[in-house]
Order: sequence, then C-alpha cells, then structure tokens
Amino acid sequence: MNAAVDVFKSQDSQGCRLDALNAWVAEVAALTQPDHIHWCDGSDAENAALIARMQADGTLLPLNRETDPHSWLHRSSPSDVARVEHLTFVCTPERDDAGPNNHWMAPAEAHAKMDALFAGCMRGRTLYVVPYCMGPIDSPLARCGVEITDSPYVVANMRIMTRMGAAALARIEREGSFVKGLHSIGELDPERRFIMHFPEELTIKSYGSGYGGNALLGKKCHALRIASHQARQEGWLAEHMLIVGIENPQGQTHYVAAAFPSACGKTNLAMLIPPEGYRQAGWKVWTVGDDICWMRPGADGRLYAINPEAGFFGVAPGTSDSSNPNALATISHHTIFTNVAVTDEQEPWWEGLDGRTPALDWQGRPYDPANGPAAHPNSRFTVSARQCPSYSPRAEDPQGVPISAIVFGGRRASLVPLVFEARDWPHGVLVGAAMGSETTAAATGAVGVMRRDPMAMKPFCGYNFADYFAHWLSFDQPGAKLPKIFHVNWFRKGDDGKFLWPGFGENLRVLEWMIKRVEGQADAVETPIGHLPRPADLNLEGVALSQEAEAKLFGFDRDGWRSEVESIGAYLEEFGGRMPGALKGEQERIASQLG
Ligand code: OXD
Ligand code: MN
Repeated sequence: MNAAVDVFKSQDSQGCRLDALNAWVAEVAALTQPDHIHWCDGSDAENAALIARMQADGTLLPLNRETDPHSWLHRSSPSDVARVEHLTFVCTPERDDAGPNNHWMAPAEAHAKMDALFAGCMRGRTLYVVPYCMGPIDSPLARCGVEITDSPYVVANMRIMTRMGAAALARIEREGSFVKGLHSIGELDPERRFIMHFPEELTIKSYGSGYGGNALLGKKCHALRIASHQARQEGWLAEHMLIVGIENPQGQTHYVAAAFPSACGKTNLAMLIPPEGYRQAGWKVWTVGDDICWMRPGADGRLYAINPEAGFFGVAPGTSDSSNPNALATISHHTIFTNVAVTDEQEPWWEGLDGRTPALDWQGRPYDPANGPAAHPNSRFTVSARQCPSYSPRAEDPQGVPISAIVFGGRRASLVPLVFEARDWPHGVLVGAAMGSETTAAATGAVGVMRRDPMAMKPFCGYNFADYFAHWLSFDQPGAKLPKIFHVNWFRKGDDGKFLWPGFGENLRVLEWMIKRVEGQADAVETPIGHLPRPADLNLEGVALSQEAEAKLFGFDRDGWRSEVESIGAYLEEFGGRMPGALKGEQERIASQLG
C-alpha cells in the first residue's frame, strides 16, 4: 500500500475540520516511513483482526477459553515493565515553568532528539491512527486526542481504556482540536527510550517503550500531564484520583475523590465491598473511576467530576477474592493481562491470588521461586470499566458527579494517623502538597523509599508544583461549595512491622465518618494537624484493634509532627519564591501551633 496516498484517504469523507489531523499524519508518515497506515474506527471487526494478527505473531497468547473467555496474555520485553520517570520530560520554553518536580528539556532540543529517533522507525510496520476521547463522548468536560502508534498492543489497550474510534473522530471534526501523541515502540531499548511532553503545543512524543503509562498516551501523558496544563488555563483540575460513590441506607450517594500514589490501593478502594454489617444495613459502593479524575466547578459552586478513562489498567498482584472480588469478577473475561504468570491450565496467576503454584512465570520460564515472583510486581490487567459489577450508573453522566470529599493518602509506616480532616480548603491544599509515601513497583527505581508525592501527582503534574498549588488555592472563591478534605493512612505499622488497620472493605468505616463530617453528624477532636476522630467516633463494631493499634491509629504525636512539619517547610522552600505565600503561611501556622 502506498502510505502517502492513504494518509489523505479520510479527507473527502471527513471534510476540512480534519485538515490539521491529515497534515500531521502525513508529516509523521513522511518521518517514520511506515509500510501501511490504518485509521482506527474502534469496531469489533477491527479489534478481532488486530487480535488475530497479534496472536499469529505471538504478541498475545490465548488464555484458558473456558475460565477466561476472550482474555489474552502479553509478555513485555523484560526491561520494559513500568513507567520510567527518569526518562520522562516536560518541555516548556522556560525551565521554571516545568518546575523542580519535572525533568526538563528545551522544546527545540527535545523535538530534535525525538525526531532523530522516529526517523524511519516504522519501516516494515503499520502506522495506526487512533482517535480517542477522554471522558464520555458527549461530556463538556471530556477532551479528545489522537495517538499515532506502531504497536497493535497499544491500539487494543487504547480501545479498552478510552472511547476510541469513529465517535471520537467525529467529535474531533466538530471541535477542530485535539492532543497529538506520537508513539513508537522503537527497538524497546532502554537506552533509546524517552517520554516527552510539550504542553504549550498539546503534543506528546514517546519512543522505545510499550508499557502502559509510557505508551497508552491517553492515560498519564494526556489525561494528567497535558490535561493538568489545560486545566490550569481553563479553570479545572486534572487529578490522579479514583472516584467512588458511597450510598447510605437512606439511598443518598456521596461521591468521594481520592489521591493515592501508584500501587497504593486506588482500584481496591474504588471497588470496595462493604463489610457484612454495612451490607445488611443497606450501604452500597459505586465505582466511577480508579485512577484519574477531571473536576470543575458547576453552576451551584460544587465540584463535578468525570472519569476520563473507559477502563482499568490495574495492578494484578494482591488482587484476590478477599481483597477485591469486584476486580476479579471484572477481569473474568475480555481482559488483556500483561506480565502475569500462568498455571498449567493456561489461567492467569499472580502472587496473592490463591494457593496454586503457577507453571510459567511472567517471562514464560518454568516457574522457579529462585527467579523471584512468578508475576511481575507491576503486572497489569486492562479491562473495560463496564464489566465491573459495581460500575456506577452515573459513571457516564456527561455532567459528572458532585464531589463531597477529597481524600489524600500515602504509605506511611509511622507517625500519620488513620484519618484526619483539614480545617478548611487552604489547609487541605497543604495536606495534599505535603503528601509523602513509600515508593512502589509502578515506576522503575528503588521500592519502599519515602518521598514527597504531592496530591500523588509527583510523576504526573505537567507544570511547576508551586503554580499547581496556587491553582488549587484559587478554587476557594466566594460562592464555592468545595468538598471537605481528608487525609488517610491505611498503611500504619506496629512495632512488629505488621499493618495495624485491616484495610480493604473495612475502609468504609473511615469513609462513613467522613461522610458524616460532611453532613455535620460526626464528632472530632481539634489538633494542630486537623480534626481527628476518637475511636468512638467511628463504627468499629467487629474490628478487633489492639491497644497499640488504637493508640497509633487515632493518636497525635506532637514531637513527631513537629519534625514532619519542619520537613514539609523545607520541601516547600525547594520551590523558592514561586511557592504561594498562603501555603507557606499554613505551614507556619501549624508549626507555631505545634510549639
Ligand atoms: C498507573 C500508575 O498505572 O499510576 O495508574 O502508574
Ligand atoms: Mn495511576
């Protein structure tokens, strides 16, 4: 097929609003030299053909047709298993606009570097044009993009994770604007791998990786890094948050948005199953999203949120019938698994699933514990959100859902109590800005190292954190009816190194207290770090907490907090004069109250 001819094929049928898209596809084809160009329509037939092709070349391996119908296993290159933060850049004309929270490269240098990598890289391959919409297709909060990729695995994943194909292309034609994402797996060489963002140009260039967060450009690259920049300009928020609806026995549903660093249980919280007593009383939990939340003020002053994604790209290890039965039901069919192990019955398997021993590990080797875990710690499932039994009936509401509470949380083995409430919005912004967490396997690098991860956005904010905090503070306007802000820590450990809080479904007890605080129906004790519940303020019926657990989960350690707040102050100082005075003022207020 002559690529150059095919580039313009869509022009007659799509009309001039697609001129910019056609011109870009032509420009990329001239640079990358693909053998074929395929415009994705998102149809079942197209997907079936792609899957057949990937099965034929071994990109996808079939799983047990009976236990896991229409599900597939993909094994990535062993050196391409996670996001690469050290190779991810934000390329703004001024270095300071990217901030100390990002790696920066001058746009001209970054374009030259990337274009040299892309030159001729699609020879012998097909270039796929993937139009997609982040958010319900008819939502005013949604935004469109087009990813060009040479990876059919990426196309199949984008079809699950976004609204991909003809409807998105029609919206792009109507609006005339879209985010441009250029991706090639290149040689999958870690030495020739970069993920570059050009926020002013609404452009992404990603080379050398097929891993989700690096390659499914709608997700972290568009819906967080580029969208956070757009959101700042347009007065909304693009956040690394799950969205969950909590329905009480009276039938009222409060929506909660919660930010946790990668691999800290967002999917589990989004799909939480209420403890037995709560179920009997009539509590229900509804999943809107498990990773990303776009919010903007509505006419009534409240924040309304959509999940820009259409699927889940979840961490497999630890997912089980007891930790997350909704996730297990969701991934029981039509799922792409990446880097999990398999049993001798060709069923997908990972650590924490059950007591079986797998036959092959994530690299396809006969399983040998001496080689480490059978499933890669960052192995994933990609699945449509519509398969989730707790999928909210309001998840596709074009206007979004009203948010009653925002929750920040991290992995903190010590100091940080189970839950506290910020006294007001500026204090809540400081609580988010001060978030700290131990690192996980979702990104390459050391695991278990404590780092500041403001609003869980450290790897994802497309601009200077100082400006980002100022943007958050700016929502505190007359007439605004902002959510209450809370901080939780499910990961507090006792002296024996074991977790003190049972977590998972039991977290609903904490969410109930938050909702009652929102409704003005629950008590708390005022401390310099915020409002803390006493054990009696939570429903702890049926939870056996030791004295140590109760003291640590509900206690406030003044000396420990004094040094924590000092270290938060030093962190804010790293941003120099750009850091909003109001945030430094909050830190100083708390430091002086701690004495
Ligand atoms: C993710 C991540 O994949 O945060 O969601 O790494
Ligand atoms: Mn995430």
